[in-house]
Amino acid sequence: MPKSALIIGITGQDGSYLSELLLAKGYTVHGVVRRSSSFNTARINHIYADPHESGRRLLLHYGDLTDSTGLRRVLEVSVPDEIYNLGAQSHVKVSFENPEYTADSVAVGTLRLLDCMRDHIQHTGRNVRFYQAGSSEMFGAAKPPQNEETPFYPRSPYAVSKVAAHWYALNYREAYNFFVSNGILFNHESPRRGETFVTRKITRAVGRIKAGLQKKLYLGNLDARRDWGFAGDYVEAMWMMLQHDEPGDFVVATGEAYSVRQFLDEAFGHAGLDWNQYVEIDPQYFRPTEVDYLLGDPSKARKAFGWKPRTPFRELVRMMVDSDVQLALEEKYMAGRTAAGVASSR
Ligand code: NAP
Ligand code: G4F
Repeated sequence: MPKSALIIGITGQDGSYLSELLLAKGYTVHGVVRRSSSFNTARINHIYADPHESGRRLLLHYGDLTDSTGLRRVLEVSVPDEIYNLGAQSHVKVSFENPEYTADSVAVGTLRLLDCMRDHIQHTGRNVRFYQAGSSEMFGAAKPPQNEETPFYPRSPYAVSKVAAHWYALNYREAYNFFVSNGILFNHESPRRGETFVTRKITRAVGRIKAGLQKKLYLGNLDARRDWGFAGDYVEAMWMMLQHDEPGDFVVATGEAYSVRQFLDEAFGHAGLDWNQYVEIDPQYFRPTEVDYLLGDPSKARKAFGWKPRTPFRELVRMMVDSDVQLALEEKYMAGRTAAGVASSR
């Protein structure tokens, strides 16, 4: 029987890559989409099928991690074999500004979803597997390299909420013997990365500067080091975790770390630009408590189910720059057409 999966956070970066992966494997994919006054499905438009078409395998449902009644209903109609909880207010800096909402969606939201699953399993007797999107931010100030044995030391409301979600997930595994796995994923990026995360902010600026649409790029701490991988590789690890014999907690990382400064070198360099001429420091992007150095050790995932990253740092940066250079050219072309339209209508 083809499997069915439910993805919370399907409209995000990871949700879009995971949907592609699961559809390619023959799954029926159900996704939870938040109601918004404007379209928020740009990342999954290419796989979207009209509800009037028969035989479609991607089905979307309105829902929100802050609304357990709705989550319960989605679970009842989707009847999933696997649940992927990727939904989150996922921006660390924003979590200092909206800590309560971050805790509600990330920590309590995970608890709501786990508890809906508990009732669903107990009422139906079905086997359902659950993936929790944990984060290397949970390690925070812990000394690198970090692995599954490293104690958490969260440094933001987002990270504290992810730690709570991690422990809720683990508790449901132990208390009810459910198949619940925590992925502890280090930063992963792509051309679909949200525009306010540092990598995409940089590559987008490179494209726009090249196209003459932007003059400066304002950033915060350039010394922070991150273990950056490609999101397309990381969603495979999520799926592999749920196919594994045993549930568990697994670090997913490349095992290499670079500073924001090194990312700037690589990204601007690839476009033939010197970032020192464009980048200025704006303290508004500093965090009240920073995470200085994340470097993951993914040995456990490699040994358990053979996962390893396929995309090296330089290739990732170049992929993102190339995509954003193209997007900026399209933006410039569209701006030119709009200006010409305004002029001809006068
Ligand atoms: P993302 O692009 O920010 O996507 C987050 C998704 O969650 C979006 O679909 C968003 O919907 C949805 N969402 C936000 N608030 C929600 C709510 N209250 N109820 C239901 N859905 C909600 O994040 P991502 O990079 O794909 O990351 C996926 C997950 O992995 C997140 O939980 C993130 O915290 C975690 N994570 C990410 C990384 C990383 O480096 N990317 C590393 C470790 C862990 P809208 O589209 O409507 O905003
Ligand atoms: O790109 P970032 O905002 O990612 P951050 O804080 O590491 O969080 C991301 O990765 C986590 C996994 O470790 C996820 F759980 C989380 O959901 C998110 O996807 O910032 C990276 C670094 C930070 O040290 C930050 O201070 O870049 C530094 N930075 C410097 N200037 C900046 C900027 N970050 C942002 N967003 N914007 C800047 O202008």
